[in-house]
Amino acid sequence: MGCGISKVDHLSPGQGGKQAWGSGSSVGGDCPTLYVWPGSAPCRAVIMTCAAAGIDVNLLEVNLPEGHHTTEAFSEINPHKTVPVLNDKGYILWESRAIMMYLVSKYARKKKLYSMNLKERALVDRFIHFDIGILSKAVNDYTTPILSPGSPRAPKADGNLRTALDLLENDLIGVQYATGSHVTIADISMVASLWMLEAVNFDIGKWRLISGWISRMKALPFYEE
Ligand SMILES: N[C@@H](CCC(=O)N[C@@H](CS)C(=O)NCC(=O)O)C(=O)O
Repeated sequence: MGCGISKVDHLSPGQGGKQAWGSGSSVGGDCPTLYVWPGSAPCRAVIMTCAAAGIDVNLLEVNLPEGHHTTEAFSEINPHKTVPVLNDKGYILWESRAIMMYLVSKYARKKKLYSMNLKERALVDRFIHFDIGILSKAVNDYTTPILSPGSPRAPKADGNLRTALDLLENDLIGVQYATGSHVTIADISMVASLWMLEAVNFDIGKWRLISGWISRMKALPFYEE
């Protein structure tokens, strides 16, 4: 498609409402557009997936601190008012993991990141569901009150995070990556979730296999610091 991962622009809501946000067709040519915010873990996961799979996308920044995701124009694209959002020639999709599955299935030349083989794919799905339901939730419950002082502290946030990390540590016994010897979108999704722990200086060193796996992920060319 010839776009690479290129940042199109910062569009603010005042720049033309629904059309400016790219509804109806992708912004910036034939490539799908991703609405993202750089400080967002799920956005990082989708961007890393595109880089890993060699998928060309245009990135469009939605400024969360300035509330651009809460505008009427953006709500018309994603009524949940969250990023990331994909616009693939008018086909709109939100939820980062659904976007990763869609993009790899549709555009990646090699499907190793999200195998077409039913049993291999189900193992990836298992980790993706673990991530959305347990791991990323535990990380968010732990980090949110620290990063946004004043927000309520979830009960058992500390214990739930340690339990989630214990589960992942156990899953990583004897493997290089979550489902075996090669990276999948499950690794990308989970490592992006855990990235938030760095922001609060949580010491993950006790979980030795997770620490090693994070180091391996960080050494990959598509990893986003
Ligand atoms: N489960 C969603 C989470 C999306 C999400 O909550 N994104 C945050 C940024 S990390 C957001 O848009 N927050 C804006 C808000 O909730 O007001 C996904 O994986 O895409």
